[in-house]
Amino acid sequence: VHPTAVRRPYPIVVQSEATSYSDEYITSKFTNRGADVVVNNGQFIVTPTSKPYEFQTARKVAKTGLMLVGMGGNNGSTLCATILANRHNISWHTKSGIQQPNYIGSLLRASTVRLGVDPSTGKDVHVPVSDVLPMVHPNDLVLGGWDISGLPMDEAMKRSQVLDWDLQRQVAPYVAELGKPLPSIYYPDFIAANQEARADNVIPGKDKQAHLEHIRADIRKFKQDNGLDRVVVFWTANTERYSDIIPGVNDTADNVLASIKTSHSEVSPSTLFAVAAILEGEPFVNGAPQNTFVPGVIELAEREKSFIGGDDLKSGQTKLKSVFAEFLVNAGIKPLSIASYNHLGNNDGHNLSAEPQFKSKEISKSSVVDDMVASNALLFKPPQEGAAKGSKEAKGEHPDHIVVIKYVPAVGDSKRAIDEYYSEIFCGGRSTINIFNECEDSLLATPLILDLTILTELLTRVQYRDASGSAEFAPLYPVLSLLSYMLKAPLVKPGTDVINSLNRQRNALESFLKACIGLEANNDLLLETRIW
Ligand code: NAI
Ligand code: DG6
Repeated sequence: VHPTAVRRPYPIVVQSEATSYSDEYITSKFTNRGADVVVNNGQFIVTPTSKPYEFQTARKVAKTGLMLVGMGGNNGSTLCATILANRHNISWHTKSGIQQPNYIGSLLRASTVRLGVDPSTGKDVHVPVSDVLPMVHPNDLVLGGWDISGLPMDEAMKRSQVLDWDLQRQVAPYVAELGKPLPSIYYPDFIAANQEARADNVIPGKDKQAHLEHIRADIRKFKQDNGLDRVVVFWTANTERYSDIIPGVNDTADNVLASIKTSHSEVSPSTLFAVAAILEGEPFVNGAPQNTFVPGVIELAEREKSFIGGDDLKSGQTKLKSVFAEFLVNAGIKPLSIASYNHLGNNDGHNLSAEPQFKSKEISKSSVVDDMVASNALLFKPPQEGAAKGSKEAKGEHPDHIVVIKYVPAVGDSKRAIDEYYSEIFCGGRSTINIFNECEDSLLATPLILDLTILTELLTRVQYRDASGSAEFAPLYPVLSLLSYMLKAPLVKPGTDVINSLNRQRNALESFLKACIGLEANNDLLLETRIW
């Protein structure tokens, strides 16, 4: 059995007065340290800050269901088949030998956190990220969901043409047990016209309130039938066009709910699914780029204290960009242009060949270098106060950044991505770096869906309190920005900054998990190695 598939009892004991354990909870004390900076006539007045918190994590992992919207697509069917291959330990023949199932590509199951140092050897000790707190094992997820295509799941797996034939052959009987996806909501205006032929499994009628009730009932039934404590609803369906944000329609929670009642044309299927999950008190994650979370949906999640996360899986080209652009800027090199092309031949590529759906993807792929650029005023002139509205000066300096996606059916799920980074180096020099990568798109995306689901379930079990007073423990803020590592355009608490840097996103997540067991945030000072 591959190590990533092994279930382990919770293995960590922190011996500290900051950490305590009961049968029910792991409780930790944590001091959030930072600094307030006031800029005054070119001087930076810095005041270190610190605030005490406590975290409390329920130890009992919820029996968790994962309801995929778009279950019969490439990601949905690949996720189901690979979980079942892991669960039943199915190995298969490839042209290079026997392949075992695993969870490679999952941050939680296939990467590690540095816990500290073994005093007897002076060497670092690492543990799998999934060992830091009790988390659901992917093999234990109960699978279900919806698709506008009614193809049974084993057939959907075949249609996707992602997995090796010998794996498909062996896993098909298990995948077939999942049956046919539940009928879903289809509003043709939101996805490409070329998807119409797939839509043979749709909830009838045009009444959006009835559609909302239908999806809510599906979630409740799935939960009850499977004896679940928690259901994560995950959008892995086609990319939709953006919804227009219209005052009075989708700008507040009440307006969104009223617009659903009147079946307003700007309420998308994904927004209906998000609202259904929120009203059922179950988390909703958006794995695609469209603006499912219109302002009214975010307000509704706040009001219902229901968790949401998104947008758009950060699987390949953009993940690399969120490392590479940061590397350039942090090295003091100035990217002048970033040109990103990709072509793919799966159904996602087909849907994205329509302009409005491409636009949604273009937006999420384009925002990814903004924070790195904004962090370095030595290289990029910041927005000038008082400059003419809409002018270059008012927007601030930014590298030219273009994103092109083309549909090339022949390459199927194997996406090709080409990136050119053209930068200014020392004393007027230029550097051009080209990157070509090629990868089975759905095999990058599937582990991210698992990580998002498992982290989301965990975050529903973590509570915090301000330890400076006598506040009660309360759930985290509903927008789960700690999921950012896996997402191209992370949804964050309104009014707070989006962090795109992959390193910072990972650091935040690791630091949070460590704080929940009473350990300090990551620290590479390693002072003991630098002093006598
Ligand atoms: P896909 O096209 O193979 O699957 C999408 C499925 O959604 C299809 O089976 C379709 O019938 C279904 N669908 C469409 N509208 C629906 C609705 N209203 N309700 C229920 N089902 C519906 O696409 P794939 O490759 O699985 O990707 C899924 C989504 O994830 C796409 O939006 C894609 O842009 C996004 N994504 C994919 C990444 C990857 O690396 N594969 C990475 C980032 C995002
Ligand atoms: C082509 O861009 C299709 C998309 O769905 C991507 O495969 C997906 O968004 C992943 O993008 P990236 O930039 O993380 O590789």
